[in-house]
Amino acid sequence: MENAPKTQTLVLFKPDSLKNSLAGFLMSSLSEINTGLLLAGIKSIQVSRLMAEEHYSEHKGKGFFPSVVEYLMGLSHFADEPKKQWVIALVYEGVDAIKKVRDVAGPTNPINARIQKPGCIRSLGALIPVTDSTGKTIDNRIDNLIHASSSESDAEKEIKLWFKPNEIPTALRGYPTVTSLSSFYYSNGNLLTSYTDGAVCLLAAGDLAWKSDLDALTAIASGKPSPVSLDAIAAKYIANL
Ligand code: FUP
Repeated sequence: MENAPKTQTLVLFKPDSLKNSLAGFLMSSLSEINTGLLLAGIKSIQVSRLMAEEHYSEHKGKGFFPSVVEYLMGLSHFADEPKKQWVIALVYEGVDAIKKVRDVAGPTNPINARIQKPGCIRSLGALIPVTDSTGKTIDNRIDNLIHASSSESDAEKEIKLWFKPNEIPTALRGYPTVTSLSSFYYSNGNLLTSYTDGAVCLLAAGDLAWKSDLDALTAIASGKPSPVSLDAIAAKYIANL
């Protein structure tokens, strides 16, 4: 087991878990003594619409999408409390990390979770009806307290969406990094290579970046196709501004 390959996974403590003072319970449930997993990174983050839409991009177009975006942004649980509109993002590492965290979380839908795995984290969740402008229920939003990556490729995409490399201790970084030799700025959804009024610096020359992010920024800056969108890279750099 010592030499078994270690994987990483992204976890989010979503606003309903924070509203119910469950962050400590979630941390304990995922602690090394319970799961054998190492905590590789942790941060609090105010979730922008850009970040929420990127995180749930695979659900774009579904009836629950706008509602789940507002949920992750903290707007559903803390509508009038901007100071509480944030989530806790974590990275866990270990053998079978993805499966272990999803086991502790339980089934996506809290109703199924209560039947199939009573006592799991998501069994404490709720189903919230999503209505259209006439008040008719068109879908359900699932408030299930915790996000946990579902595959190795999703985990890589999600860890790189939520974390800059230097927010994870050096020995725990799971993906290649590189020092940027150029500077990149973000302004109104566009990438710039020199500063203009109001632009936000994504990376300055000398900054550490995920190699895949730097490759993508370099491609986008020279008009070439990139497998990663600019928004997916920018979101973590324009958070908590
Ligand atoms: P999971 O991988 O377990 O997080 O599940 P999914 O990728 O299927 O769903 C991601 C999130 O979308 C869920 F956490 C909640 C939300 N969702 C809804 O709000 N309503 C639905 O009908 C399905 C998913």
